[in-house]
Order: sequence, then structure tokens, then C-alpha cells
Amino acid sequence: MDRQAIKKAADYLRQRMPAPPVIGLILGSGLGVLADEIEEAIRIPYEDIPGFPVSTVEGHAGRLVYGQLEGATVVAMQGRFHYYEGYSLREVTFPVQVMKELGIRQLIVTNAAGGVNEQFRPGDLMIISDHINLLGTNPLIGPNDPEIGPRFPDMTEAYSRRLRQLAKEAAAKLGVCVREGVYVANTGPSYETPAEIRMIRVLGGDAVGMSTVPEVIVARHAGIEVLGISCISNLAAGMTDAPLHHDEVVETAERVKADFLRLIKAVVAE
Ligand code: 6GU
Repeated sequence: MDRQAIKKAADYLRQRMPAPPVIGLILGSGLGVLADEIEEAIRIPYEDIPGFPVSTVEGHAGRLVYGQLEGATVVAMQGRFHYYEGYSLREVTFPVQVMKELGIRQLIVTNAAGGVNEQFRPGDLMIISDHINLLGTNPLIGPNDPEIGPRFPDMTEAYSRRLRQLAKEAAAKLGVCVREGVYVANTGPSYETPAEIRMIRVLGGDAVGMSTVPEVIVARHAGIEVLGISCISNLAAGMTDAPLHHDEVVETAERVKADFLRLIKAVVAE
């Protein structure tokens, strides 16, 4: 079953990795450049890893990058799998299970997201304080493996208070302005309507996207400490006159990548 597939992928990767990684990173749309900062890098295309799905979306390289970042042994996903591509949530979160099997203790998840909070501007970085799952499903549906985690995992502190504090302090030291807020996951691939964005605001959402929540649920189930950072790439539907376009997502990520890189590296260093 699942357990076998996870072990098989991890066995393959262990052969290629000189030492177990301690920190996992998932790099979102336009944010994959962080993987280029990894030293002594070993790059492993997803298609080489037994059991891995193969990624399809433009702007996503689709490989694991293993190596040293700020003195820490890390493994980064350059490109992730999205539910809207047609993968099951088990497939979307398979790499997290594999990273756990490899030994990661912390996971840093990043994404590009639409700003819902009226105070936000494109290019802002947001530390995720909590999430709302509007996917209508959950990656843990199905048989539970008690060796990984409990049937009914607690989500009180899905995003580690300690790591959020550490990230805020790192941002302050660097003079990088960061927001903090609630990330709402929708399936996509269509963007929301203006009415849906008003609903999300009423529900307490600050940013909206199409990823992250499944990976975080699986990570927390497995006892991994999580830090989430959104790059607010655009304001959500109805907040400006402009229609939404994926090019804007990638362009904004490009513009803020220097601050993004500095922040993540400072957090990893700590
Ligand atoms: Cl406005 N919505 C969603 N669901 N994902 C996004 C986005 C908006 N902007 C970037 N990613």
C-alpha cells in the first residue's frame, strides 16, 4: 500500500543523499529560485523518483533539490503538485510523506496567493498564521497509518507559533516588511468571483490560493513543525478593476524574490 510506496521513494532518495535532510521546503509559483541558492546541490527530477507524480504546470521545474542552505541540510521541492491538475490529495501530499520518511523535522511551505485583506498590496509577504480548508476534501481521508500519526490529528497550531515568531524577528532584523494572516485554500483552477472573495473576507481569510493546505495537514499529522509564507502576488477578484492573470502572479514573485530569499535564508539559519 501507501507505506510501501513511501518507503520505496525514500530508499531511492537515501542512496542519492549523503546525509538525511533536516528541513523540507516547498517552493511555490515563481519562488523556485530559492533552490538555486542551495549549495552542493543534488538535483533529482520527479520522474526519476519511484512513485512520484510528474508535474505539469509552467513555471514549475519539477524536481527535488537537496543540499546545504545556511549550514542546514535541506531538501526542496522545486514545483509542487496541485489538486486542480487532477492529482488526488494523496498524490499531492506524497512528497511530504517521503520527506518525513527521510527525516525532516521542519517544513517551510511557500506559495503565491491573492490578497483578500484590504490592507494588503501585491508584493507583500505574509506569514501564514492559520488556514481555512475550502477544498471540500482532506488528504487524510482513507485508512490511517498509526505509525505516521493519529486518526484525528489536532490542528490547533498548524503553523508553529515558534517558527512564526522566529520569522517575524528575522524579517525585522532584515528590514523586510511582513504581514501575518489566514490562508484560504480553494481548488481552482478558476479564480474566485468577487462574491466569493467577499465571502472569504467575512469568513476571516486574508489571502487565497490553490495549494499548501493539503501538504500542511499531512505534515502536521506526521508531527512535522510547519512555517508557511505567502507571496501576495495580486489582489483577489473585485478588489481592483483588472482581471486576474497568472502572468501577474509570476511577475510579482519575480519582483519580491530578493526579500523572499533573504527571509527564508535567515529563518533557515536560525
Ligand atoms: Cl486571487 N485566487 C486563488 N485561488 N489563487 C491565487 C490567486 C487568487 N492569486 C494567486 N493565486
